[in-house]
Amino acid sequence: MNQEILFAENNEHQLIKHCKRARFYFIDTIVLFSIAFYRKKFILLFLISIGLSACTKDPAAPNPDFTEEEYYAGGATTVFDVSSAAFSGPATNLSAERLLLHMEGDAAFEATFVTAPAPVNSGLGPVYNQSACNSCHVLDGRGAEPSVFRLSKTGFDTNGGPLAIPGFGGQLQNLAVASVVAEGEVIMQYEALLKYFDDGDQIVLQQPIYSFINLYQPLPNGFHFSPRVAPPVFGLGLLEAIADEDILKYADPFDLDKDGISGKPNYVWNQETLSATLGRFGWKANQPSLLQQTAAAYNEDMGITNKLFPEESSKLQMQYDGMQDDVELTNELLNAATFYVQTIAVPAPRNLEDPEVIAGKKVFMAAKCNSCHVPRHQTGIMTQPELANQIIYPYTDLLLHDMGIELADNRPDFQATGSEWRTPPLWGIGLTQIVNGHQRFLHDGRAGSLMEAIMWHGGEATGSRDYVKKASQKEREQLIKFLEAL
Ligand code: HEC
Ligand code: HEC
Ligand SMILES: [Ca+2]
Ligand SMILES: [Ca+2]
Ligand SMILES: [Ca+2]
Repeated sequence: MNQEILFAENNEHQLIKHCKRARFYFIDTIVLFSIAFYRKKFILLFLISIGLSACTKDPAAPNPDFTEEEYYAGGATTVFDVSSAAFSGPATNLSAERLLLHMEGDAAFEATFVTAPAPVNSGLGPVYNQSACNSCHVLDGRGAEPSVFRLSKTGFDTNGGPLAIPGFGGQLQNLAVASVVAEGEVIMQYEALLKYFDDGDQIVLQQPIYSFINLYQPLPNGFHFSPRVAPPVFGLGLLEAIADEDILKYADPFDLDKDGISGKPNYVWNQETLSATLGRFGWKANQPSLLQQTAAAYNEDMGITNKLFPEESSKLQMQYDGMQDDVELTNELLNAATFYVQTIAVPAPRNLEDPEVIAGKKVFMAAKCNSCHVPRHQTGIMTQPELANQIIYPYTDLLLHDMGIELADNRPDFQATGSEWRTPPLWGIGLTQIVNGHQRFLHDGRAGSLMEAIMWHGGEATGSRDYVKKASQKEREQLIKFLEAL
């Protein structure tokens, strides 16, 4: 109350709005608290205190360097949380009823599947990588090293996708249920690569080297593989709600404007429409929707058949039991898990008043990082009402870019070539250490810090990387401070 008067006197209109929204949020957490006390007691108590401090610790003046919008990276879903639960908050604009749906999805995401027959969560395997979604997406965040290795041989399948390898399919499953043999394992080593900034400072990059071991049968000569880290799963419903046209307006596949950046859409097979549609999810934008991404994860990562992917990944292999049984996953669970990954809140950026962060934003823009990590989008598509018409700050264009030979996996994925990757969102990236206890970045986790991630950029991003190489140590630190604030 006092604050509101104070702000009103100072005529800081913007700030009052900011404070009011924080107070709405505070009220939301009370609702949450009463519903979910038994599950998330600790987290919710914490959120309430954050909700309060988001209001009381507002910047002292409107911030000329960041708009009010930018304080709410996930629009009305934004959560003010800097704890290890920062990636796990439900969208703050869910009604009490919809929040219950989200909680059901949360339970599905954490459910551990077991070998059939079993009364619940049955059907694991016969081959699989993990038995629960959150074993890879720990605390809804990212893995430190690859948890999935995609496989293929040269060529395309009838849907334009990667060509499966007989005996292995499209992914290596390193585990199997009792009395079934797993497909094999991968071990990883790093080779140090010394690089220099223009001022002579050094940075050591780690080049991963993979070996396939314990294969149940040999992989064919010249097979392709792609190591993939589990990405964070918050805010994805908002990315899904951006209209195709709004993504395509950044596409410039032939670089007609000659700025060296040629964002390219991936068109991938859509199991629902039975046609190729715009890809958005996965490191190469090889999945068109969160429903299909979720259904594919159940099928490939866990061996759980479902309505979109009714055949075991091991069909035609010796691991397959040959039974033509019903799908293992109920549509309720598939929909619940999908709703969950659609409606996880985006954590708000932090320290936007810090002069170093403000200076870092300028370095980010001057280095043209924003030509791929496009800061702002507006959602349109009505997937879920909470996600429509939100202004968001994900820092991605969701398009493919050639990132150069050093990052290449040399494995095409629909329209993505072996050196193309989808620009990953940068929102929340500064909370990785707090949530997941590590700072490993890029598709295979090879970067041991944000600066290493930048220094791996090549291809279309060479100009941006070289800008950072030429920058002073101070400017480099400011850039990192900015990324850490996101
Ligand atoms: C074995 C580890 C593993 C398991 C288990 C797993 N995931 Fe993933 N998940 C990944 C990896 C790796 C990727 C990146 C895939 C790619 O690039 O193709 C991913 C990607 C995703 C994405 C897209 C993220 C983005 O930013 O594009 C979503 C959503 C997702 N998983 C949800 C789920 C759900 C839901 C489950 C459970 C049904 C699940 N995952 C189980 C490893 C896993
Ligand atoms: C040409 C497009 C492009 C430009 C320009 C670009 N990036 Fe990226 N960025 C990407 C892509 C694509 C990846 C993922 C590459 C991979 O995983 O192999 C990425 C990954 C990252 C990551 C790691 C993200 C994660 O989730 O692991 C960070 C951090 C990052 N970029 C920051 C920057 C900064 C800072 C700049 C400017 C100096 C910049 N990028 C310029 C396309 C770009
Ligand atoms: Ca199964
Ligand atoms: Ca397989
Ligand atoms: Ca261009």
